[in-house]
Amino acid sequence: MRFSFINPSQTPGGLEMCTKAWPPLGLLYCAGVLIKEGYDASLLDQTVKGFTHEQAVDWVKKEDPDILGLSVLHSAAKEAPKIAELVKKENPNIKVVMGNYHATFNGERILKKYPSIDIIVRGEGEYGCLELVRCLEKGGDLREVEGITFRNDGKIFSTPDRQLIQNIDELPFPDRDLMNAEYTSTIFGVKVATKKFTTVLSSRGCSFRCTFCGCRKFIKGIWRPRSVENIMKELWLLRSQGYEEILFVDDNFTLNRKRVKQLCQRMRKEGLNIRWICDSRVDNSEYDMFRQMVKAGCNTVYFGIESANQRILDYYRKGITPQQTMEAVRKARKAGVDIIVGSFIVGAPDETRSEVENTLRFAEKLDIDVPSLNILGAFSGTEIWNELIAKGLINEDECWETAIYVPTVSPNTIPFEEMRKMIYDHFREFYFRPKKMVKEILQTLKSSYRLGVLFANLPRINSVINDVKQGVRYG
Ligand code: B12
Repeated sequence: MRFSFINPSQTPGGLEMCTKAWPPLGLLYCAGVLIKEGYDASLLDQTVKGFTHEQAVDWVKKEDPDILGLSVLHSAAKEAPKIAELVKKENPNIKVVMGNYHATFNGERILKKYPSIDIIVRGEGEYGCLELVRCLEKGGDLREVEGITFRNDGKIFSTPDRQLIQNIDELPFPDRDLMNAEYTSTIFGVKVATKKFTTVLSSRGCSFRCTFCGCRKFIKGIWRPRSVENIMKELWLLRSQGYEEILFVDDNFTLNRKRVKQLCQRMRKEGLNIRWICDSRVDNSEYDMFRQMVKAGCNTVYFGIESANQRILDYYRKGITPQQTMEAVRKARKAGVDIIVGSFIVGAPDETRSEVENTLRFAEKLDIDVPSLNILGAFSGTEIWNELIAKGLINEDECWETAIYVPTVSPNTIPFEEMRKMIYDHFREFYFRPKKMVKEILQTLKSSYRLGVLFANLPRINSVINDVKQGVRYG
């Protein structure tokens, strides 16, 4: 049996369009297990290829698979069914399967609304896809496949959840050549990866319970690390394929500081010589860990800072304090982290103007290089989504296929457009402060990485400055 996968494009105009295009590792992992078990698998990243739906359907026709798998985040919730309908018109016998966050959280709704979708594989898809293929191949009973939702005699049927993969080391490494596409990493349109780039997943899940994040419900709050040995094997494979820059897409890369330090020591001892980016919680910051990360090639750290207000941090159940944020940034800077990105969220249901102002000023006060200023969005699978439904602020039947900006439905906070303007003003202020500009220029002159980024972006410097001036957010 042949299994083809598509990473559909996003619906324009959704939550701050994310122009970043990183490889859909999830699909690569699913395909990897199928190929290891002797099945044919092919992949199309519609966003990166810039394919229309019609071109995507032509690609499917050429691949002629028995099963088409669509990877659906909420931003592609309306696009994926369009592809499915077009494909079914061409070949009614093809089985169309959906997976990823949006499909997992809305399986029954999707099957009720879209006859062109046959099966939902919920949660982690590697073994769901494999068992599904084996079942369909022998004309078996789908009720024996765990973790799927499907139609049976006109009724919608869901089998019990599949157990999470216990030992991630057993999974074949994602074969990125299957994508046949170049990826890069950008921050506000600035190309920050100037060499051959890809993403790596060194652990799955997160044990924290932030109310704006869908990860907890999807991965049941269990953090499962890969072994340092296994990660190093993949990194050396990537080196041998010419990759020189990677981004760890883990939800919580530094959860186990000891593991991070062991990984860094191996990278240095073996002379891996790769540049990398990762996330970190501020309450998990340690000077020595950051120092070892820098020595092992880490040039950028993303901190989920969220807010300067303890009341709002507690509402998000983030489990951190502004003091911890200041400490983490200070330690990372002292350790020599080149680019410190701080991600902030304003727009909690009853967040006051002074609380929003407080967070935006906090972003300016912190010794960070890039403020990612976001307005709170809610989508299915998060606790904030459930809260808005419970409060009658949103009607799930109307908006389950879209995400919403919380200030657009919550009466007790600053109107959305006004909040967006406040963000743009602070964003511009952040960069156009003489002291900040001098500091950024001096730091750039000291850093070969930054100079590399500067020269790589010189050709497009005008459009970047224009965008910053207009306060356009690339997201
Ligand atoms: C890397 C990443 C990105 C990358 C790449 C996305 C991609 N397609 O892989 C980029 C930067 C493009 C991105 C963008 C966005 N992202 Co993002 N992203 C992530 C992140 C950090 C890691 C994804 C990853 O590689 N996971 C590891 C792999 C192994 O897991 P996976 O992708 O979930 O895939 C597994 C299953 O989902 C399933 N599966 C996946 N696809 C399919 C398809 C089929 C057919 C089957 C059967 C199974 C299946 O099997 C896979 C293997 O187990 C996740 C957080 C997370 N933990 O997942 C957020 C996350 C997925 N992103 C999120 C969001 C909100 C966005 C944006 C909308 C942000 C924005 N405001 O613009 C945009 C949307 C872009 C889009 N394409 O639609 C949310 C999704 C919430 C939701 N309900 O949709 C997440 C969960 C973050 C969060 N914690 O809430 N993102």
